[in-house]
Amino acid sequence: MARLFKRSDDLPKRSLWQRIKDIALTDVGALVRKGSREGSLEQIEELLLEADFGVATTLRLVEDVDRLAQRGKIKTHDEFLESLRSGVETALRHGNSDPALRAAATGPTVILIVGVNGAGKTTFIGKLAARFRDEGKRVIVAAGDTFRAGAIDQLRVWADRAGAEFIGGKPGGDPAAVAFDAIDAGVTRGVDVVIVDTAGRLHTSDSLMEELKKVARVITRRMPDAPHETLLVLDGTIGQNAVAQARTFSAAVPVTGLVVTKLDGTARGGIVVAVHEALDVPIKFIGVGEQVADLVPFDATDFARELLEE
Ligand SMILES: Nc1nc2c(ncn2[C@@H]2O[C@H](COP(=O)(O)OP(=O)(O)O)[C@@H](O)[C@H]2O)c(=O)[nH]1
Ligand SMILES: [Mg+2]
Repeated sequence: MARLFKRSDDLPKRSLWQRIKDIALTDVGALVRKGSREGSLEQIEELLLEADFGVATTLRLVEDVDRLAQRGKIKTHDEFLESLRSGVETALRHGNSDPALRAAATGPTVILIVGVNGAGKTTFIGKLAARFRDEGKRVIVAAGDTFRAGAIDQLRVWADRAGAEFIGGKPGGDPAAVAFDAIDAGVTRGVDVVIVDTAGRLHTSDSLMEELKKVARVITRRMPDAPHETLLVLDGTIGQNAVAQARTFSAAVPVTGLVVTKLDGTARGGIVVAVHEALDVPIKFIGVGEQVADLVPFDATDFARELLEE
């Protein structure tokens, strides 16, 4: 994950840890001393909020630091850094946190991809299809975003590049019909994985959610244990809006995993922790660029380390 958090947008160029460390630069003892303790904790809180951890997670992380400092467990910068990393990792491993993709017992594994326009769904599908192809799997991708002009061809290009088979309908056609055809083809052709793209915007959010429910229903009609995964793709640069989106989508369809994209372009990786905690759903992948190789299977330890890099 070497490319994570290397560029920053609206935040200073220095890493999150460098900025946190400044608060107790010469003297970690400031974290426990009367007079300086509250100010220091407040500053840490501000930096964590800026990094998109959200209020609940931020307060807990700061409480942890406070408690450990009071007990004399944080005396050096290394101990300070390790305590923060371990707090982040613990949050990411809490509850539903298995990053592995579930596979079908028999027949193709069906993966439904949802998320708003521009989140990175189609790009993610291209990268994921390429990963499965590298593992020697046979893959169908289905162009269920029939709403947006160009979306069908965009997916076709990714499919060709990955060596995946492609099922697409007509622009403006019924996305549920495309999904059904793709599962049908997947079963009869005996492929390993079917990945279904969907639209991200209709004239109202309600109609989008109704359409997604219908797509999911039609998939299940063709294959009762499918979809095996419903992955919500979230743009990692949009701040707490990602949490709101996550709630809206998971109210419509049972989201089984999260993909957070564009983490190459932001210093605000705390959003990954915030969305995991808000939904109690595992992070499965993170996107770190626009190229096929820029997809990282999620690992809580690596992520906490990268997020709080020295
Ligand atoms: N920097 C960066 N750009 C990304 C990433 N994932 C997607 N994008 C870009 O985001 C834009 C929207 O992606 P797209 O897959 O079309 O989103 P969709 O509307 O959800 O299907 C495109 O320009 C992608 O190249 C990522 O991880 N990092
Ligand atoms: Mg798309």
